[in-house]
Amino acid sequence: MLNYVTTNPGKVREAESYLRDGTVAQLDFDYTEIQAAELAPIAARGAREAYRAADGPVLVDDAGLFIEALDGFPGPYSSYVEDTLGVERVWDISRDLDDRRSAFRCTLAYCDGEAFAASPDPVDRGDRVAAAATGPSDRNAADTDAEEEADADATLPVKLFEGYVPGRIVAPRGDGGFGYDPIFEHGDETFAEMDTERKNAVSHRGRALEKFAEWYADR
Ligand code: ITT
Repeated sequence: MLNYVTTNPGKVREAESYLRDGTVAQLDFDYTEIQAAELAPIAARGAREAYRAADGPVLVDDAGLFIEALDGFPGPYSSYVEDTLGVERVWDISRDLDDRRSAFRCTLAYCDGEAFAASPDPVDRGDRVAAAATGPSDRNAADTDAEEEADADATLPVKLFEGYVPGRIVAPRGDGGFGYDPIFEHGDETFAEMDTERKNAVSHRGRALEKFAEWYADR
């Protein structure tokens, strides 16, 4: 059984629907989200912290909405922006943009404490991600115990799987999905107008899960 690490039941629903029944179980663990311009270092560090907490294999799911004309805002800060501004106000900010192209990205970070065999897959880049996640060596002492521990095992191997889906920001439509789904249109529908299976077939998370499932089958 694999721990799918998230506080978000919407993500778990999609992962359970995509992967075989019983492959994953939610681990409701709020890992430390470091500030970073990309999702990968956040997810990699979260996976190391969660692995220690779970004492077993973990898959961390970090995702975000990137609006092109806003230089990728809210990106890695999507969760904070949803909690503070809310999805309706992200639409308000976007409605007058000439270009409302945007994308969802999802990074899955897997850690089971073991090393991975060499692979041509460019997403296996533990060292670079570890360096980015650990930050400059002369920074202040770690603020929390969790940070200290995360620094201590920054070499713990993590395998990353990334998914991306293009779309555009629109006025809210639909009552399915979660988060920014009502304002994200792909094709003719918003993600909130699709059921879980349809969203998974095209979404950032579905694409990342597809890569993960293929790799995990051999593990
Ligand atoms: P965890 O960190 O505990 O997994 P979270 O919801 O905070 O839960 P993220 O930081 O990855 O997860 O999510 C960033 C934001 O993007 C958050 O507001 C989500 O609701 C939203 N989000 C993530 N995936 C999404 C999706 O598939 N559709 C719509 N919104 C999504």
